[in-house]
This record gives sequence, C-alpha cells and structure tokens, in this order.
Amino acid sequence: QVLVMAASPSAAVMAQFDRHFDCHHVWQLPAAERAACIAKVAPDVRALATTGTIGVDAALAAQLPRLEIVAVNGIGVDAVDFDVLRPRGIAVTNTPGVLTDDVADLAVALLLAAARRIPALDTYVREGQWAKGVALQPARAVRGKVAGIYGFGRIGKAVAARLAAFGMALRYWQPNVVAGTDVPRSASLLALAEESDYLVVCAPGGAATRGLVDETVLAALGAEGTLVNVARGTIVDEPALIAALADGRLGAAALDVFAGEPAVPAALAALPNVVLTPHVGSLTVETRHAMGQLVVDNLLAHFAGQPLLTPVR
Ligand code: 8YV
Repeated sequence: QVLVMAASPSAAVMAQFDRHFDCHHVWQLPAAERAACIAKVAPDVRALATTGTIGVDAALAAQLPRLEIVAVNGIGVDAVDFDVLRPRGIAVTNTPGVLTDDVADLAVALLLAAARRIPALDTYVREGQWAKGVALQPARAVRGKVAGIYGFGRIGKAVAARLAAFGMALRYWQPNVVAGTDVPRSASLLALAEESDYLVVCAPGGAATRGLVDETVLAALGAEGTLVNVARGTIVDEPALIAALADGRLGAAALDVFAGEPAVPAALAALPNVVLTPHVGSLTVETRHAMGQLVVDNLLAHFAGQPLLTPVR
C-alpha cells in the first residue's frame, strides 16, 4: 500500500498511482482528518509518496512499521529525516534533472522582475497612474552586473547559463570546487555577496545551510544589491532579511521560498522592494508531469525488485 501525501496536477500520473498501487490519498481529506486516516492504514503502508516540503519526519516514519521506500516529488530532501530512515534500510528517491530548467527560469524571472520592478509597474498601469502622468524612475540594467550563484549544482549552473545571455558577469560559491566550469569561485559565501550585485540562492536546504545567508552576508550584498531565492527559505535568516530590506541595507529581494511557508511574514509582504511567488519553481504542467512520472517509475522499480532510477544516497 502507498500513502500519497500530495496530488500531482498531472491526471496521467494520478491515474498510474491508482492503476499500479493500492493508494491512500491523504491529500484528498480535510487537514483535520489526515492524522486519523494515516493511523488507520499505517500498519500496511510499504511506500510513501511525499513532496520536497512535506517530506517525512520521525513521527510519521515511526507510525509506518513496514515502510520500505520514500519517493519524494521534488529535488530537495531536507524535509526527510534520514537519521530515522537509514538505520531501517528505507530507500529514498527524489526527482533530479527534470525540474532544473523551470526552476532556473523562475530564478531569472524573479531577478528580472526585481531589477525592472515589474510588479510595481504592473500596479502603476492597472491603477491608472500612467494615465495620470505619475513620475516614474528608471530601473537599473542587469547587463554588466555581477550575479553570484550560491550553490552551483544543476540548477545553479542552469541559472548561470541563462544570466550569461543577459550580459551578466558570473561567480559562484559552494563548499566544494566545481570542475569543468569557467565561472570563478569566490573565496566564501560572504566574499560572493561582496562581489555580487545579485545573490541567487540555489543551494540545498537542511541543517548544513540553515541561516547561512545572514545579516553579514546581506549587508555585504549591500544597499544596491538584490537577493534571489528559489531554493529553501531556511537558508536565509528571514528576520535579518526583513530588517535589512526595511532600513535600506539591502536593496531588494525576489523570493519563491520562505522559512515558514506557506506563512509569509506580514512585515515582508508589506515591503515595496520585494517580489514574492508561492514556491512555484517547478510548477509547470510539463515539469510536474515529469516529476510525478519519476515518482511512479521509482515506486514501480522498487516493487519489481529493479534498481531505483533516482535514489538519494
Ligand atoms: C516542490 C521543491 O515544492 O523540488 C523541490 O525540492 O521544493 C518543489 O519542486 C515540491 O517538492 C513539489 O512536490
């Protein structure tokens, strides 16, 4: 039996879940009824289909004595409690590769939206300020500016490739050196922020990166600098971000992810120099279908005794 925590927008994927497996669709229930449903079916659950943000915590894993595999519909596995799963020999899969382009596209869209102040200009037109002749300040070009990519994996590299086409200079930082790139690596995250006009966060979430984009890094990015985050909200010290944006130590922020999402601090949403999207980097028809297909294919491989397609090691 498979416990399905969230629906895929792909009807074809959902049909395969029901064709191949005996599914319990937890997402179909009102939030208040989910715990009771899980408790009822838990003894027979052998697989968990979850998301990058829901993951699986120790409490849920403890409820599932026959759990063999956790298939994450996402690249990020920071919400998966590996300390609990590993000793039990439970396999984990995720969906690398298929979402790279769309997440990179959103990072670029956010960067450009912040640079060119697209949300404010949209309001300006809709509210009739244009027709009234309200004065408009010019934006700053991205051409010739430096984009610092924090986290130079698949997504970071895809962001860099796109931004190069906009005439931006590129740098990156992550703990280990990336071979086979001519993008220079800064000496540290702080150095990257100092050297960049735009800091684009593409790093994995989890304990190792929690709060690393802190007050010091944001100050180094500076009053003319912009933070873009398409990775995990937990990587950024959100109160420090709000304070820096509010008092002008940081120029702007364009964020798809938040520390306590779906809750977004009112103080952040009230700022004029932010662009906000609701964690939609991979939310396209094509990518969500491909991600869901990979989840199904990993589960099929597992139950057929075949090697997993995309195991997390
Ligand atoms: C989604 C994500 O939020 O891939 C990730 O790590 O955060 C996103 O793609 C989610 O996992 C979709 O189910």
